[in-house]
Amino acid sequence: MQIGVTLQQYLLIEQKKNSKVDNDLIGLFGDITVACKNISNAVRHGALYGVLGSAGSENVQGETQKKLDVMSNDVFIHSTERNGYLGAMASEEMDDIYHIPDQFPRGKYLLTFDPLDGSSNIDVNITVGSIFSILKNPKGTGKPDTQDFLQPGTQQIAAGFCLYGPSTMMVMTVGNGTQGFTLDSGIGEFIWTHEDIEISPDTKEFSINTSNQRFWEDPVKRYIQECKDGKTGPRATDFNMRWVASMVAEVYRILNRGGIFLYPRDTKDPSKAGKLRLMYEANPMSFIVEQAGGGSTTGYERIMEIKPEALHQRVAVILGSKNEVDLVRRYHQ
Ligand code: P6P
Repeated sequence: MQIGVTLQQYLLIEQKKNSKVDNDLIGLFGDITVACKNISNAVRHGALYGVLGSAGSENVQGETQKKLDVMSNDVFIHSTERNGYLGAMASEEMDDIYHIPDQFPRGKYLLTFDPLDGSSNIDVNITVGSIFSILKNPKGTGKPDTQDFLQPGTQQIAAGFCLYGPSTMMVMTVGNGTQGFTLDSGIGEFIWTHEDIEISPDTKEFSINTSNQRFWEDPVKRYIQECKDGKTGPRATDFNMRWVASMVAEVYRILNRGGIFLYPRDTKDPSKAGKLRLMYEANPMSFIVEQAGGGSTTGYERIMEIKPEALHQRVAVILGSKNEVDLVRRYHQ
C-alpha cells in the first residue's frame, strides 16, 4: 500500500532546506487546512446543510454574500485566530483587517484570504475554492495596522488555494516550486500528489469573459481576436476557450494543461482597475503561477511588483503560459 506524504510532512522536508519555513508557518498551514477541510465538508453537503443561497447581506465589494461566503469567512477566522501564528488577518468579506482577540497570543504572520472564491457558482454546483496569502508581520508579533498589509506580492512567504471540485485539493508554494495535495477524506490528510507543477510555456487555450469585449482595452481586443481568428489569422492555429467563472478552477486547469487567464481592466466601471483583488486573489495566484514557470501581469507591469495602496485594491490579471502572457504584455507596450 502506497503511504503518501502529507502536507505537514512536505513542510517539514522543506524546513530542512529553507529556514523561512519555520514551525509557526507549519502550524499556520495546519490551521488553514482545518479551515479548508471544514469548508470542503460544508460545500459538499450543499443543500443538505442548508448553506446554499444568499445571506441577505453585501460585502465591502458591494457583492451579495452567499451564506457559504459568510460561513467560510467565519471558519477561516476561528481556525486561525487562536494559536499565536497571526498578527491579524484580512478577507474579501470584511471591510477592515481582523485583529486577533486579546485572549489569544499574536504572531509573526499576516494572512489575507478570499474564503470562497467563485461563490456565484455555489448554487449551481460548479467548482469553487479558497485562496490565501501569507506575509510577514512587519511589527514582529506586535499589533499590525492596515498599512502593514500593503506589501507587494514579492514579499509573500507562502500562498495557496483550495479547490472544492470533484476532489478537494490544496495547491501551494513556499517559494520552492508549486505543489499539489489531494484530500484523502478517509484519513483527513492532504496527500502530496502533484510535485513541482510546471505550466507549459505555450498554449492554445484562453480564458476570458467575452461578454465584456466592448469594454476591453485595444491590446486585449487584438489578442483575443487573433485567438478567435485561429488558422485564418496571424496566429495560424486554432484556439480553444474555457470560462468557468471560478478563478481557482481556471488556474488549476492552467497549472495542469497550460492556458492563459485574462480578467483585464475594462471600461464597464472606469473607477475599477479590474475585477479581481490584488491582496487575496491576484498576488497569491501570481506567486503560485510564477513558481510553476508561468507569467502574471496587468499587461503593463508584473503583478507581484505592484505596491498596494489599499487593502481591497482591484487589478487587471493576465496570467498563465509564459510565452502567451509575454505576447499580451508586448501588445500593451
Ligand atoms: P465574471 C468569482 O466571482 C471571480 O472573482 C473569479 O473567481 C472569476 O474568475 C471571476 O470573478 C468571474 O467573473 O464577471 O465572469 O462573473
